[in-house]
Amino acid sequence: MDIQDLSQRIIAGERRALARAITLVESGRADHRAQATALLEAVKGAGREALRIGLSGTPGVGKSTFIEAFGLHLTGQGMKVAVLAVDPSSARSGGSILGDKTRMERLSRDPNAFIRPSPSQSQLGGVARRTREAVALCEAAGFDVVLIETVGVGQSETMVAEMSDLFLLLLAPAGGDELQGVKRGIMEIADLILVNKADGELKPTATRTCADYSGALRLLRKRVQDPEGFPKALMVSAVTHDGLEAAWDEMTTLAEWRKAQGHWPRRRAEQARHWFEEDVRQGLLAVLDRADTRAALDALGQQVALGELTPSAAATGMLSKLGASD
Ligand SMILES: Nc1nc2c(ncn2[C@@H]2O[C@H](COP(=O)(O)OP(=O)(O)O)[C@@H](O)[C@H]2O)c(=O)[nH]1
Ligand SMILES: [Mg+2]
Repeated sequence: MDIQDLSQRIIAGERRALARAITLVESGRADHRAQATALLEAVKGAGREALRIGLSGTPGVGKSTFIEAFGLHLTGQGMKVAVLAVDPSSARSGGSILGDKTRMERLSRDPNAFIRPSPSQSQLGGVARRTREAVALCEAAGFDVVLIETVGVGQSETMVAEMSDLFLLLLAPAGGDELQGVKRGIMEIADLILVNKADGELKPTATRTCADYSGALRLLRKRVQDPEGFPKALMVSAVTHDGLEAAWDEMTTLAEWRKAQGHWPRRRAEQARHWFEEDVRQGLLAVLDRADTRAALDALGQQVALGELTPSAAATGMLSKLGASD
């Protein structure tokens, strides 16, 4: 594969080149990995930056419908929008992608949009790297906005927030009891809470839900990197499109404020360091799975089981074998 050629075609905005490059970064093969690393280095020179928006919400809350409406709203204003999905469970619930395709039909046909479903990979560490690299490729390809969608499974929200400039939480109108169900952690990482389905019969419930969450957000400590009034809760309807323009206004206000205050580059630098360390951690974990490491672990493990070695003595021995003892 000609990496220089591929990188030039990505920078020229060729969708097929972008799709191919994402397939390359998704591959687990060692030779592909080396090519992917070279490719990411090559496209970095383009120096392009997109607004990265993370979006989370439980299944059924309307993420796909929202992305279709919101994405079209942005492409309608002349922007190029990429959508990446992170679903660590997609290996099991493979059917959801089909549903998403039909819900994002118009957006997937829009020449200014690029939609990439989640790969069937179950390891969150692998998904994180793949998504992060796909984001970088989309930025190099000249997309103005990259939406990273995730279902709220396990640590996937925190992971997506760590690669986003803005993080949105989509919620459905619900009674007061369900409000308690949203974990404090996710409230703390959300920049905007969007109460979706604020239309028809659900409007009054949505209004109450939105007020409840606004109240809950006010109780959180104000963040230094945010202007007055953030984080916020707003009502939207992915079906009627009410509130989409207002939501976009809030996003740009927040993004511009953070840029003007210098929080933006600082946050990106922190994220880059985080992912560097995370890659090292993942690399060390991969060493533990290697056949030779497994064999050594088994041999020492047996000695521990037989009482010939204490667990700590065996661990010390193992770590020195790995060159990781202090
Ligand atoms: N009334 C109403 N229904 C919606 C809205 N957004 C999504 N839905 C419906 O909610 C269901 C789940 O939507 P979907 O986008 O697949 O949710 P996802 O699982 O979060 O991707 C579908 O039947 C949608 O038609 C909305 O704004 N208003
Ligand atoms: Mg969906």
